[in-house]
Amino acid sequence: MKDLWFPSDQILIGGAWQDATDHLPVENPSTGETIGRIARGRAAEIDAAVKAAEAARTGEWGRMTALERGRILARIGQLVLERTDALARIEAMDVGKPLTQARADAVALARYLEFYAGAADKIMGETIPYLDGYTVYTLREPHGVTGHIVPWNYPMQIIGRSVGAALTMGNACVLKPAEEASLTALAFARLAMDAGLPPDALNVVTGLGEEAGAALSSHPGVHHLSFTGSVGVGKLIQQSAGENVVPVTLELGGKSPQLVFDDADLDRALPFLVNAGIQNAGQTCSAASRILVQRGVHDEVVARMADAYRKLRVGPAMDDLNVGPLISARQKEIVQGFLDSAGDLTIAATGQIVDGAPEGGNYLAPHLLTEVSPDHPLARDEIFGPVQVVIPFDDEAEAIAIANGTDYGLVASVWTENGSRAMRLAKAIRSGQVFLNNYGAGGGVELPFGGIGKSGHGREKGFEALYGFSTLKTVAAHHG
Ligand code: TXE
Repeated sequence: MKDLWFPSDQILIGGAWQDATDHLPVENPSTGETIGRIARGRAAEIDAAVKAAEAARTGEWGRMTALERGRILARIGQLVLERTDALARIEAMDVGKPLTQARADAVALARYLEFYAGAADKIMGETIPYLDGYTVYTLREPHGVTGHIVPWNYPMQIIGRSVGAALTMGNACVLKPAEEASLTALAFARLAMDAGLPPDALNVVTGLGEEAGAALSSHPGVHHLSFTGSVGVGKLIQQSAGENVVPVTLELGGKSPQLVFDDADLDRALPFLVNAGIQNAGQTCSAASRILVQRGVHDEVVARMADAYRKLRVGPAMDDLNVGPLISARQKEIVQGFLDSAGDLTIAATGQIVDGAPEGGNYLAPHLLTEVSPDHPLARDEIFGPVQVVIPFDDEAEAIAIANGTDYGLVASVWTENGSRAMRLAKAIRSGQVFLNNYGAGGGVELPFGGIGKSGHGREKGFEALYGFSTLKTVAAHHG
């Protein structure tokens, strides 16, 4: 296994690893044990990081060509790819993600870097036909300093899609990972330095949301903010962005539905229906937490999903079972609170916590609930745990009304063999992504991603993200 040393209790500013005066514990969600510590950066460290990033704009990083930036991103991607096992182990211990899922995140991080490396020198402006005697053209330029506030559920993937895209366009980044999951962010930064990224182009300050996060989002030296997390904090970030009049990309989760019609290919649909709900213990912004099923196949879908649920095994991340622990005791409490509100709803099946799972781990058995009213909080609110609700419907119109009946709109899928119906629903469903006869399409880094409504705004992933991480300048030359 290739070396992956990094100073886990320091912060990275201007290419220098620095000590902090204070620290936060790193807890292993599979055992509840404290396994290390991270630096507790605050406003002073954020300010230093923003100043370092600002210097990058006029330094070596700012002068690099798009081709050179692309080559560096490709090198970082290669270093990540060579260390996917090590990164997966770190992530498994830090966030409780089963090893196979953690490895997929590391591979996805490398893939983002590969994709953006290739895109770096293919972003072009336009020439615009204009008045006689003028030549008009547009330039895509970096915003300058970009702030990235990242959550704990998919740290590597979210760093890949936001920091990867921002660097591609020549921005200099300040990254504030989640206090529950900072280790792979620090490991990534070390690999970026090894790959030759100019030191001040990426700065990482670990710490608490209300300290380091709030200092970053309100810093007047930041020219663009990218945030993935809760709706409540998203609103605060938007307010800070408003105060400083800077653009912001918000990805705030959802209540994503899968719609299963009577004519669906159930053999194909079944694994997607279950996996998209329990992957990462349901702590996924695009989790398929609502399964809408037409009455003709309702009982069969419930029976087959229940069978799959009974086979789900929950245990330590290192054992690489279907489901790991939740990130924290607090998150487990939130999800348990939702389950307690289920009252006399039918629990069709649960998964099993394996014997010997450590007492201190944040384990919670996946729950499949049926015959849930679309108005119930379990069918409307983001639970962020391994809980799926099945909601029956009679016809297309009712399915659309239920699908569109929450405040969110991130992802949806439609299962039907009727092509016309699939196309109608793709238009009718209010959501940032709609998948027809699949869910997630393998998570492709090429596919623009983001929500509407309370799911947020702005798009990450794909080429589209590069427009968000840049600003357009129009040049009009008069030459007679
Ligand atoms: O999120 P927070 P939490 C949802 C999910 C979950 C709930 C709470 O429903 O149950 O949010 O999770 C930083 N200023 N999602 O409390 O607090 C924080 O340090 C600036 C959905 O963990 O939003 C971390 O880096 N930053 C989601 C990041 O914000 C602040 C992923 C996210 O933390 C801050 C995670 C502040 N005042 C949770 N307060 C998704 N969309 O995938 C916190 N932060």
